[in-house]
Amino acid sequence: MKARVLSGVQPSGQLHIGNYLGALKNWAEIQSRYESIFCIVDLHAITTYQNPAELSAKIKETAALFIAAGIDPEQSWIMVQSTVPGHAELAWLLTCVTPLGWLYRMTQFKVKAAQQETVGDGILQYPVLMAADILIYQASIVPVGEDQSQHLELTRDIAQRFNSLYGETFVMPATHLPSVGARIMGLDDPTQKMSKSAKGAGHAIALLDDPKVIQKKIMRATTDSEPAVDPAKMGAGIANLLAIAQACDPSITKETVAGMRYGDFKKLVAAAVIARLEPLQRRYREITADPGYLEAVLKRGREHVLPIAEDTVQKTKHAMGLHI
Ligand code: ATP
Ligand code: LTN
Repeated sequence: MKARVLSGVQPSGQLHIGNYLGALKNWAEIQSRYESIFCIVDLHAITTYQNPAELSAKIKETAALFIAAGIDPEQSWIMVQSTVPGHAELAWLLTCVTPLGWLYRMTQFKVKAAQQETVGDGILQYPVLMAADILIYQASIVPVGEDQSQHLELTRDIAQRFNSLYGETFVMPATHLPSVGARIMGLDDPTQKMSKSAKGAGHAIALLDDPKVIQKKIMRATTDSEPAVDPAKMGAGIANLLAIAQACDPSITKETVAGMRYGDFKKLVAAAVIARLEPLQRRYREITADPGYLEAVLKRGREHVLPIAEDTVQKTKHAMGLHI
């Protein structure tokens, strides 16, 4: 039997090149070796307010982007988190074995809580629901960007604690980071992670941005004031652009860009990104031209994962004595 892979993306905001290089591209590369489940985590998205009509459109857009980025629905399962009730049910069972201190320590919680006037409980519970997403499928591999490493550690801690309290129930999942592109930074501020929820027109390259827009954003990206690329002392902005270019086109390396003037270097980066996204955007347009196709893919994914999820929930409840 193939080992199982599970990962997810929130259908909030516009998916960007960080999501692609940190997650989707890696998923597409490893999918044939595993039984892969890719989840649109809409229950995570609503931990911050989402406009209902926009959210429902974003769920479909995200599914289409998974496929456009190379997830093959004939090979992998694509599903929407809220359509499988076991995720929320298991999250509650796991909540009951999770010490509050573990949740308060999460970096993402601290950052998101600081951005809001009223901090919803969902922001705190977020990583427990994520643990449920993973443990419900007994996934052994979770391909994510570096920002999720801490949540993965917490998932293992929760699984371990549950297993030691109630007996072996969950498989221990391993984190799988991409070799390049695990942490793409904002173009406007290379000290901040590129993020869907960050505001600012020049912050992120959206996967569906027009080539002209991509070019403009990269040409305006924040760099230091050196005249040319020096591989021995690259500032954060230049290092970030190089990571983006390398992940899009592996023939671009420190050596090939050494000595290039920043303007020329940025043109090279823009060309690599545009060339990488062009087939993805074309495929996205084809997929969205046929809404019936997407619905069928999501239905098939749900039907495949539902019994697996149900089985784990039953096993977990049984282990805790929740049966008569
Ligand atoms: P938000 O800002 O709304 O929290 P996000 O941009 O962080 O969203 P998610 O849906 O939370 O996006 O993340 C989906 C996947 O993309 C995760 O595997 C995450 O690690 C990865 N990812 C997100 N941002 C980056 C980034 N800047 N670089 C590399 N990977 C990233
Ligand atoms: N928290 C993740 C999204 C996510 C996820 C998951 C990733 C929710 N459930 C399960 C991997 C496995 C994020 O990227 N912000």
